[in-house]
Amino acid sequence: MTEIRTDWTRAEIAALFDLPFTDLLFRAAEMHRAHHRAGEVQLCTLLSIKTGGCPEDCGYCSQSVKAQSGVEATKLMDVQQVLQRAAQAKDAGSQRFCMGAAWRNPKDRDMPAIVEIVKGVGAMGLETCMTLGMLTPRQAEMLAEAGLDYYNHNIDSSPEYYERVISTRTFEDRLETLGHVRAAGIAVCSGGIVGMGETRADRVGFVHALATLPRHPESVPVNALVPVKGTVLGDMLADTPLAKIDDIEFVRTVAAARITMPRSMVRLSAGRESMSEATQALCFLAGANSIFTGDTLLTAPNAGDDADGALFAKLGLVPLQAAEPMREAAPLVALQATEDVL
Ligand code: SAM
Ligand code: DTB
Ligand code: SF4
Repeated sequence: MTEIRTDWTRAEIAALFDLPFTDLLFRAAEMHRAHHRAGEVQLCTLLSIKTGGCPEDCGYCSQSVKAQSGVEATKLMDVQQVLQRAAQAKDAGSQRFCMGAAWRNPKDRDMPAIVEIVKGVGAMGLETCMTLGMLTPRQAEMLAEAGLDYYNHNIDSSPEYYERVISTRTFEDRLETLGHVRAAGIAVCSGGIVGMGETRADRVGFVHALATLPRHPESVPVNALVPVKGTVLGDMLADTPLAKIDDIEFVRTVAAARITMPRSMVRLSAGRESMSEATQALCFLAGANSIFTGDTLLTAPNAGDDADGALFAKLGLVPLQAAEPMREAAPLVALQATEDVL
Protein backbone atom coordinates (compact mmCIF):
# COMPACT_ATOMS: atom_id res chain seq x y z
CA MET A 1 0.00 0.00 0.00
CA THR A 2 1.24 3.50 -0.83
CA GLU A 3 2.61 5.54 1.99
CA ILE A 4 0.51 8.67 2.53
CA ARG A 5 3.00 11.50 2.73
CA THR A 6 2.52 15.02 4.04
CA ASP A 7 6.22 15.90 3.77
CA TRP A 8 6.35 16.58 0.02
CA THR A 9 8.89 19.17 -1.05
CA ARG A 10 8.27 21.67 -3.80
CA ALA A 11 11.22 20.18 -5.68
CA GLU A 12 9.59 16.73 -5.65
CA ILE A 13 6.28 18.12 -6.89
CA ALA A 14 8.06 20.19 -9.54
CA ALA A 15 9.79 16.99 -10.67
CA LEU A 16 6.37 15.33 -11.08
CA PHE A 17 5.15 18.23 -13.23
CA ASP A 18 8.35 17.93 -15.30
CA LEU A 19 7.87 14.23 -16.11
CA PRO A 20 7.21 13.30 -19.72
CA PHE A 21 3.42 13.61 -20.01
CA THR A 22 2.73 9.91 -20.59
CA ASP A 23 4.95 8.92 -17.65
CA LEU A 24 3.12 11.36 -15.41
CA LEU A 25 -0.26 10.07 -16.56
CA PHE A 26 0.83 6.47 -16.07
CA ARG A 27 1.97 7.14 -12.51
CA ALA A 28 -1.19 9.06 -11.69
CA ALA A 29 -3.39 6.34 -13.18
CA GLU A 30 -1.54 3.67 -11.19
CA MET A 31 -2.02 5.66 -8.00
CA HIS A 32 -5.68 6.18 -8.82
CA ARG A 33 -6.25 2.47 -9.34
CA ALA A 34 -4.45 1.59 -6.11
CA HIS A 35 -6.85 3.70 -4.04
CA HIS A 36 -10.10 4.06 -5.98
CA ARG A 37 -12.33 2.25 -8.44
CA ALA A 38 -11.06 3.98 -11.55
CA GLY A 39 -14.22 3.60 -13.63
CA GLU A 40 -16.38 5.41 -11.09
CA VAL A 41 -16.89 9.14 -10.78
CA GLN A 42 -18.77 10.88 -8.01
CA LEU A 43 -21.63 13.14 -9.07
CA CYS A 44 -22.09 16.34 -7.08
CA THR A 45 -24.63 19.11 -7.49
CA LEU A 46 -23.99 22.73 -6.62
CA LEU A 47 -26.50 25.28 -5.46
CA SER A 48 -25.89 28.91 -4.67
CA ILE A 49 -28.00 29.44 -1.55
CA LYS A 50 -26.96 33.09 -1.22
CA THR A 51 -25.74 34.79 -4.34
CA GLY A 52 -23.69 37.95 -5.00
CA GLY A 53 -22.97 41.08 -3.00
CA CYS A 54 -19.88 39.53 -1.39
CA PRO A 55 -17.54 42.05 0.29
CA GLU A 56 -14.41 40.04 -0.61
CA ASP A 57 -12.40 41.03 -3.68
CA CYS A 58 -11.44 37.63 -5.19
CA GLY A 59 -10.30 38.62 -8.68
CA TYR A 60 -11.98 35.65 -10.39
CA CYS A 61 -15.39 35.87 -8.78
CA SER A 62 -18.62 37.11 -10.33
CA GLN A 63 -20.14 37.48 -6.87
CA SER A 64 -17.77 40.07 -5.46
CA VAL A 65 -19.19 43.58 -5.00
CA LYS A 66 -16.04 44.70 -6.81
CA ALA A 67 -17.05 42.85 -9.99
CA GLN A 68 -19.28 44.34 -12.67
CA SER A 69 -20.57 40.96 -13.71
CA GLY A 70 -24.29 41.71 -13.60
CA VAL A 71 -24.88 39.01 -10.96
CA GLU A 72 -27.69 40.21 -8.72
CA ALA A 73 -27.34 39.95 -4.97
CA THR A 74 -29.95 37.78 -3.22
CA LYS A 75 -30.78 36.94 0.37
CA LEU A 76 -30.24 33.47 1.85
CA MET A 77 -32.68 31.09 0.18
CA ASP A 78 -35.63 29.79 2.10
CA VAL A 79 -34.93 26.43 3.80
CA GLN A 80 -37.79 24.62 2.03
CA GLN A 81 -36.66 25.89 -1.36
CA VAL A 82 -33.15 24.52 -0.74
CA LEU A 83 -34.58 21.16 0.33
CA GLN A 84 -36.67 21.04 -2.83
CA ARG A 85 -33.57 21.61 -4.97
CA ALA A 86 -31.71 18.93 -3.02
CA ALA A 87 -34.53 16.46 -3.67
CA GLN A 88 -34.33 17.25 -7.40
CA ALA A 89 -30.57 16.70 -7.35
CA LYS A 90 -31.04 13.35 -5.63
CA ASP A 91 -33.66 12.32 -8.18
CA ALA A 92 -31.21 13.23 -10.94
CA GLY A 93 -28.70 10.81 -9.38
CA SER A 94 -26.47 13.20 -7.51
CA GLN A 95 -24.59 11.88 -4.50
CA ARG A 96 -23.34 15.06 -2.91
CA PHE A 97 -25.17 18.36 -2.54
CA CYS A 98 -22.79 21.31 -2.27
CA MET A 99 -24.21 24.63 -1.15
CA GLY A 100 -22.38 27.92 -1.55
CA ALA A 101 -22.98 31.33 -0.02
CA ALA A 102 -21.31 34.54 -1.19
CA TRP A 103 -20.26 35.58 2.28
CA ARG A 104 -16.98 36.64 3.81
CA ASN A 105 -18.28 34.66 6.78
CA PRO A 106 -21.70 33.60 8.03
CA LYS A 107 -23.26 35.79 10.69
CA ASP A 108 -24.45 34.04 13.83
CA ARG A 109 -28.02 34.99 12.94
CA ASP A 110 -27.67 32.94 9.71
CA MET A 111 -26.65 29.77 11.54
CA PRO A 112 -30.08 28.41 12.60
CA ALA A 113 -31.27 28.31 8.96
CA ILE A 114 -27.97 26.83 7.80
CA VAL A 115 -28.20 24.12 10.47
CA GLU A 116 -31.76 23.30 9.41
CA ILE A 117 -30.64 23.02 5.78
CA VAL A 118 -27.74 20.68 6.65
CA LYS A 119 -30.04 18.45 8.71
CA GLY A 120 -32.72 18.39 6.01
CA VAL A 121 -30.37 17.59 3.12
CA GLY A 122 -28.52 14.96 5.17
CA ALA A 123 -31.83 13.29 6.04
CA MET A 124 -32.43 12.74 2.31
CA GLY A 125 -29.37 10.48 2.18
CA LEU A 126 -27.26 12.99 0.28
CA GLU A 127 -23.73 13.86 1.34
CA THR A 128 -23.71 17.47 2.44
CA CYS A 129 -21.10 20.11 1.66
CA MET A 130 -21.21 23.81 2.47
CA THR A 131 -19.00 26.71 1.52
CA LEU A 132 -19.85 29.81 3.49
CA GLY A 133 -16.53 31.63 3.84
CA MET A 134 -14.55 31.94 7.06
CA LEU A 135 -15.84 30.14 10.15
CA THR A 136 -15.30 30.59 13.86
CA PRO A 137 -14.54 27.42 15.85
CA ARG A 138 -18.07 27.57 17.28
CA GLN A 139 -19.68 27.85 13.85
CA ALA A 140 -17.67 24.85 12.66
CA GLU A 141 -18.88 22.89 15.70
CA MET A 142 -22.49 23.85 14.98
CA LEU A 143 -22.13 22.57 11.41
CA ALA A 144 -20.55 19.35 12.70
CA GLU A 145 -23.37 18.86 15.19
CA ALA A 146 -25.89 19.35 12.38
CA GLY A 147 -24.15 16.46 10.57
CA LEU A 148 -22.33 18.38 7.81
CA ASP A 149 -20.11 15.93 5.91
CA TYR A 150 -17.76 18.34 4.07
CA TYR A 151 -16.78 21.99 4.25
CA ASN A 152 -15.32 23.59 1.12
CA HIS A 153 -12.80 26.35 1.59
CA ASN A 154 -10.25 26.72 -1.19
CA ILE A 155 -6.68 27.89 -0.83
CA ASP A 156 -7.08 28.83 -4.51
CA SER A 157 -3.40 29.08 -5.52
CA SER A 158 0.16 29.14 -4.17
CA PRO A 159 0.60 31.33 -1.08
CA GLU A 160 2.59 33.79 -3.26
CA TYR A 161 0.05 34.06 -6.07
CA TYR A 162 -2.92 34.13 -3.68
CA GLU A 163 -1.98 37.67 -2.61
CA ARG A 164 -2.17 38.86 -6.18
CA VAL A 165 -5.72 37.60 -6.58
CA ILE A 166 -7.33 38.45 -3.23
CA SER A 167 -6.49 41.30 -0.87
CA THR A 168 -9.35 41.25 1.62
CA ARG A 169 -8.19 38.13 3.47
CA THR A 170 -4.94 36.22 3.73
CA PHE A 171 -3.78 32.72 2.89
CA GLU A 172 -3.29 32.26 6.64
CA ASP A 173 -6.97 33.16 7.22
CA ARG A 174 -7.91 30.34 4.84
CA LEU A 175 -5.70 27.85 6.70
CA GLU A 176 -7.16 28.96 10.01
CA THR A 177 -10.70 28.17 8.91
CA LEU A 178 -9.54 24.81 7.51
CA GLY A 179 -8.08 24.13 10.97
CA HIS A 180 -11.43 24.90 12.64
CA VAL A 181 -13.20 22.60 10.18
CA ARG A 182 -10.76 19.75 10.91
CA ALA A 183 -10.96 20.31 14.66
CA ALA A 184 -14.75 20.06 14.49
CA GLY A 185 -14.45 16.68 12.73
CA ILE A 186 -15.88 17.78 9.38
CA ALA A 187 -14.19 16.40 6.25
CA VAL A 188 -12.20 19.04 4.40
CA CYS A 189 -12.76 20.02 0.77
CA SER A 190 -10.03 22.38 -0.41
CA GLY A 191 -8.50 23.08 -3.78
CA GLY A 192 -8.18 25.99 -6.11
CA ILE A 193 -8.16 27.47 -9.56
CA VAL A 194 -5.75 26.89 -12.41
CA GLY A 195 -5.47 29.39 -15.26
CA MET A 196 -5.50 32.66 -13.32
CA GLY A 197 -2.25 33.77 -14.98
CA GLU A 198 -0.12 31.94 -12.41
CA THR A 199 3.17 30.24 -13.33
CA ARG A 200 4.05 26.54 -13.26
CA ALA A 201 5.90 27.29 -9.99
CA ASP A 202 2.64 28.61 -8.53
CA ARG A 203 0.81 25.46 -9.55
CA VAL A 204 3.56 23.45 -7.85
CA GLY A 205 3.19 25.67 -4.77
CA PHE A 206 -0.58 25.20 -4.83
CA VAL A 207 -0.39 21.39 -4.88
CA HIS A 208 2.41 21.53 -2.30
CA ALA A 209 0.31 23.64 0.11
CA LEU A 210 -2.50 21.07 0.00
CA ALA A 211 -0.29 17.97 0.07
CA THR A 212 1.61 19.19 3.15
CA LEU A 213 -1.43 20.00 5.28
CA PRO A 214 -1.34 17.91 8.49
CA ARG A 215 -4.00 15.74 6.83
CA HIS A 216 -4.82 15.83 3.14
CA PRO A 217 -8.21 17.30 2.30
CA GLU A 218 -10.62 14.44 1.67
CA SER A 219 -11.76 16.33 -1.40
CA VAL A 220 -9.63 18.48 -3.72
CA PRO A 221 -11.48 20.55 -6.33
CA VAL A 222 -9.34 21.62 -9.27
CA ASN A 223 -11.16 24.41 -11.09
CA ALA A 224 -10.15 25.87 -14.44
CA LEU A 225 -10.81 29.58 -14.32
CA VAL A 226 -14.18 30.47 -15.80
CA PRO A 227 -13.37 33.91 -17.17
CA VAL A 228 -16.32 36.12 -16.23
CA LYS A 229 -16.65 39.52 -17.89
CA GLY A 230 -16.51 42.31 -15.33
CA THR A 231 -14.13 40.46 -12.99
CA VAL A 232 -10.47 41.45 -12.77
CA LEU A 233 -9.22 38.12 -14.08
CA GLY A 234 -11.99 37.62 -16.63
CA ASP A 235 -11.23 40.97 -18.20
CA MET A 236 -7.50 40.46 -18.01
CA LEU A 237 -7.75 37.14 -19.83
CA ALA A 238 -10.11 38.53 -22.43
CA ASP A 239 -7.34 40.92 -23.46
CA THR A 240 -4.68 38.19 -23.46
CA PRO A 241 -5.83 35.37 -25.70
CA LEU A 242 -2.78 33.20 -24.98
CA ALA A 243 -3.37 33.31 -21.23
CA LYS A 244 -5.96 30.51 -21.21
CA ILE A 245 -4.50 27.54 -19.38
CA ASP A 246 -3.06 24.92 -21.68
CA ASP A 247 -5.10 21.72 -21.48
CA ILE A 248 -2.05 19.51 -20.99
CA GLU A 249 -0.84 21.72 -18.14
CA PHE A 250 -4.28 21.48 -16.53
CA VAL A 251 -4.12 17.67 -16.75
CA ARG A 252 -0.62 17.76 -15.27
CA THR A 253 -2.01 19.64 -12.26
CA VAL A 254 -4.74 17.03 -11.78
CA ALA A 255 -2.14 14.25 -12.03
CA ALA A 256 0.15 15.92 -9.48
CA ALA A 257 -2.78 16.26 -7.07
CA ARG A 258 -3.64 12.58 -7.54
CA ILE A 259 -0.08 11.34 -6.99
CA THR A 260 0.59 13.48 -3.92
CA MET A 261 -2.85 12.98 -2.32
CA PRO A 262 -3.68 9.39 -3.26
CA ARG A 263 -6.79 8.89 -1.13
CA SER A 264 -8.48 12.23 -1.81
CA MET A 265 -11.39 12.67 -4.17
CA VAL A 266 -9.96 14.92 -6.89
CA ARG A 267 -12.77 16.94 -8.38
CA LEU A 268 -12.74 18.19 -11.94
CA SER A 269 -14.72 21.29 -11.05
CA ALA A 270 -15.42 24.60 -12.79
CA GLY A 271 -14.38 25.10 -16.39
CA ARG A 272 -15.48 21.72 -17.78
CA GLU A 273 -17.96 23.44 -20.03
CA SER A 274 -15.19 24.83 -22.17
CA MET A 275 -13.06 21.67 -22.04
CA SER A 276 -13.09 19.13 -24.84
CA GLU A 277 -14.25 15.59 -24.12
CA ALA A 278 -10.69 14.43 -24.78
CA THR A 279 -9.27 16.77 -22.13
CA GLN A 280 -11.86 15.62 -19.62
CA ALA A 281 -11.02 12.01 -20.46
CA LEU A 282 -7.34 12.74 -19.79
CA CYS A 283 -8.33 14.26 -16.44
CA PHE A 284 -10.19 11.06 -15.52
CA LEU A 285 -7.16 9.03 -16.58
CA ALA A 286 -5.01 11.34 -14.44
CA GLY A 287 -7.13 10.49 -11.42
CA ALA A 288 -10.01 12.96 -11.30
CA ASN A 289 -12.95 11.07 -9.82
CA SER A 290 -15.62 13.61 -9.06
CA ILE A 291 -17.51 16.22 -11.10
CA PHE A 292 -20.27 18.78 -10.74
CA THR A 293 -23.33 17.83 -12.73
CA GLY A 294 -26.20 20.01 -13.89
CA ASP A 295 -26.48 23.13 -16.07
CA THR A 296 -25.16 25.65 -13.56
CA LEU A 297 -22.30 25.82 -11.09
CA LEU A 298 -22.91 28.68 -8.66
CA THR A 299 -23.45 31.40 -11.25
CA ALA A 300 -21.55 30.08 -14.28
CA PRO A 301 -22.80 27.54 -16.81
CA ASN A 302 -21.81 23.88 -16.48
CA ALA A 303 -21.69 21.04 -19.01
CA GLY A 304 -25.19 19.76 -18.13
CA ASP A 305 -26.59 16.28 -17.55
CA ASP A 306 -27.13 15.41 -21.22
CA ALA A 307 -23.56 16.19 -22.19
CA ASP A 308 -22.26 14.35 -19.13
CA GLY A 309 -24.48 11.34 -19.77
CA ALA A 310 -23.13 11.13 -23.29
CA LEU A 311 -19.55 11.53 -22.11
CA PHE A 312 -19.90 8.87 -19.41
CA ALA A 313 -21.40 6.49 -21.95
CA LYS A 314 -18.59 7.15 -24.43
CA LEU A 315 -15.92 6.65 -21.78
CA GLY A 316 -17.60 3.74 -20.01
CA LEU A 317 -17.66 5.62 -16.71
CA VAL A 318 -20.35 5.06 -14.10
CA PRO A 319 -21.45 7.12 -11.09
CA LEU A 320 -19.58 6.27 -7.90
CA GLN A 321 -21.29 3.29 -6.30
CA ALA A 322 -20.85 4.27 -2.64
CA ALA A 323 -18.98 7.26 -1.33
CA GLU A 324 -17.16 7.07 2.00
CA PRO A 325 -19.14 9.02 4.59
CA MET A 326 -22.42 8.29 2.84
CA ARG A 327 -25.43 7.98 5.12
CA GLU A 328 -27.25 5.50 2.89
CA ALA A 329 -26.94 4.14 -0.61
CA ALA A 330 -27.59 6.68 -3.34
CA PRO A 331 -29.45 5.72 -6.50
CA LEU A 332 -27.08 4.39 -9.08
CA VAL A 333 -28.92 5.43 -12.19
CA ALA A 334 -28.15 9.02 -12.93
CA LEU A 335 -27.01 9.78 -16.37
CA GLN A 336 -28.88 7.70 -18.84
CA ALA A 337 -27.53 8.17 -22.28
CA THR A 338 -25.91 4.84 -22.94
CA GLU A 339 -28.32 3.53 -25.53
CA ASP A 340 -28.74 6.87 -27.28
CA VAL A 341 -25.07 7.21 -27.82
CA LEU A 342 -23.86 3.70 -28.55
N1 SAM B 1 -17.59 32.62 -0.43
C1 SAM B 1 -17.08 31.33 -0.21
C2 SAM B 1 -15.59 31.25 -0.33
O1 SAM B 1 -15.00 31.97 -1.12
O2 SAM B 1 -15.01 30.43 0.35
C3 SAM B 1 -17.71 30.26 -1.06
C4 SAM B 1 -18.06 30.46 -2.50
S1 SAM B 1 -16.71 30.60 -3.64
C5 SAM B 1 -17.58 31.03 -5.09
C6 SAM B 1 -16.11 28.96 -3.88
C7 SAM B 1 -14.92 28.74 -4.80
O3 SAM B 1 -15.33 28.78 -6.15
C8 SAM B 1 -13.78 29.75 -4.75
O4 SAM B 1 -12.93 29.51 -3.68
C9 SAM B 1 -13.09 29.52 -6.07
O5 SAM B 1 -12.04 28.57 -5.94
C10 SAM B 1 -14.20 28.96 -6.97
N2 SAM B 1 -14.54 29.92 -8.03
C11 SAM B 1 -15.22 31.06 -7.90
N3 SAM B 1 -15.33 31.72 -9.07
C12 SAM B 1 -14.68 30.97 -9.99
C13 SAM B 1 -14.42 31.11 -11.39
N4 SAM B 1 -14.83 32.18 -12.08
N5 SAM B 1 -13.73 30.14 -12.03
C14 SAM B 1 -13.30 29.06 -11.34
N6 SAM B 1 -13.51 28.87 -10.02
C15 SAM B 1 -14.18 29.80 -9.35
C1 DTB C 1 -15.15 24.76 -5.97
O1 DTB C 1 -13.93 24.60 -5.82
N1 DTB C 1 -15.73 25.00 -7.13
C2 DTB C 1 -17.16 25.20 -6.94
C3 DTB C 1 -17.35 24.85 -5.45
N2 DTB C 1 -16.02 24.71 -4.98
C4 DTB C 1 -18.15 25.71 -4.58
C5 DTB C 1 -17.58 26.57 -7.34
C6 DTB C 1 -17.21 26.91 -8.75
C7 DTB C 1 -17.74 28.27 -9.07
C8 DTB C 1 -17.57 28.60 -10.50
C9 DTB C 1 -18.00 29.98 -10.83
C10 DTB C 1 -19.45 30.28 -10.64
O2 DTB C 1 -20.32 29.41 -10.81
O3 DTB C 1 -19.74 31.42 -10.34
FE1 SF4 D 1 -16.95 36.11 -2.05
FE2 SF4 D 1 -16.31 33.52 -2.23
FE3 SF4 D 1 -16.62 35.02 -4.44
FE4 SF4 D 1 -14.51 35.44 -2.90
S1 SF4 D 1 -15.00 33.57 -4.03
S2 SF4 D 1 -15.86 37.02 -3.76
S3 SF4 D 1 -15.38 35.04 -0.88
S4 SF4 D 1 -18.20 34.48 -2.98
